[in-house]
Amino acid sequence: MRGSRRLIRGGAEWDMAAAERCGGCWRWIVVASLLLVVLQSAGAAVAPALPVVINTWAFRKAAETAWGVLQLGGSELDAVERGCGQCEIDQCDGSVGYGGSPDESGETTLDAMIMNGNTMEVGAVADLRHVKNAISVARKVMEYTKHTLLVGESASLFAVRMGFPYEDLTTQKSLLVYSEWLNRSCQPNYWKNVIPDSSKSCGPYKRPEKVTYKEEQISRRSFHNHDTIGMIVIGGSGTVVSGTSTNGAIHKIPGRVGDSPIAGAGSYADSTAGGAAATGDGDIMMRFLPSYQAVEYMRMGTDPAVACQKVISRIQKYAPKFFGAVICANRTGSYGAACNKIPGFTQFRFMVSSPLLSHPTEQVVDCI
Ligand code: SD4
Repeated sequence: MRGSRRLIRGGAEWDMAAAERCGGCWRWIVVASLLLVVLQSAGAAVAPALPVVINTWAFRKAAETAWGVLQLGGSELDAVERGCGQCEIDQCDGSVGYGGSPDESGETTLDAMIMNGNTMEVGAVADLRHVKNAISVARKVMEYTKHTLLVGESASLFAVRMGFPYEDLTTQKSLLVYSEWLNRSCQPNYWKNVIPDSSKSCGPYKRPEKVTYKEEQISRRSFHNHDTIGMIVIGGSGTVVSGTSTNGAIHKIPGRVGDSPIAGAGSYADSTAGGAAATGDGDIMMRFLPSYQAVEYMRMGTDPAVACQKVISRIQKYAPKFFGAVICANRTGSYGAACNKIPGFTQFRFMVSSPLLSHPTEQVVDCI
């Protein structure tokens, strides 16, 4: 192994030659690495170091892009915009950017936000149509308007004014996904208590004459059909910026907006406390403002991994089968993540870039 490097799960990479020169040191290195792995899979936060970039899922290119921006002296805002923007270009998992998650009429629409934790300014777009660069448009909302959130075709017109191209977001793949869904009698969909029976046939749906509203346990969507990018960047001087970008829930009802563009739900940043970002079933998660709540826990001194776990547990009480995960980082650079354990989703992967790691590294947390 002389002169080689060995990667240990959890991101610790060691120069084995240096370890050999140090005599018995390698034993301690191995013990420390194993401890790091154990702590991380138990969801514990690891030692702080700045700057740090954390993003949801194993979106490595997005992490590398954001980290690269910081390394070249770019701002935290630039890092979040370019990092999430990378996923929009790459159409990460088909869940970010154009050509994914067609809605009930076959159209792809985008939600995104960016938040500056120094000024508490937010720019966001929701139900953005015909414009690919959702997080960049969100940043323009923050920088060129006094508003926080623009939606729908009006957000598209704003984007065009800001110089973004107006183009079709549909692809051959999204058309195929859409036609297969039509062939499955529009299953699954997001309607309830309507006629015709939405669990058996396509719409158009309407309210029944006789009201048969059933109270439902909010656990209907336990399948994993989407992976938003959420990113937290904390610069060397402690500036916290967060952002998200997604094409939302597949087969959504047109006009549906998820949690991702909502400050405090999709992400939240406060340079006096930390940052958090969420991914998963936004229709449920946005009701609990998990990103805001996690940042507030961290403000009170709660360890970031525990802060993430606490917000997941809070949602679990009402929606035990919800699909979702949260990443958290406090202002000193400690970080952690948590997810809700459901069949088929027992671990959550996220990316971390920090001076303690030689390159952006995938990390894993066991769901609770
Ligand atoms: C939404 N939260 O629109 C987003 C989707 C997502 O992982 O995060 N997927 O509900």
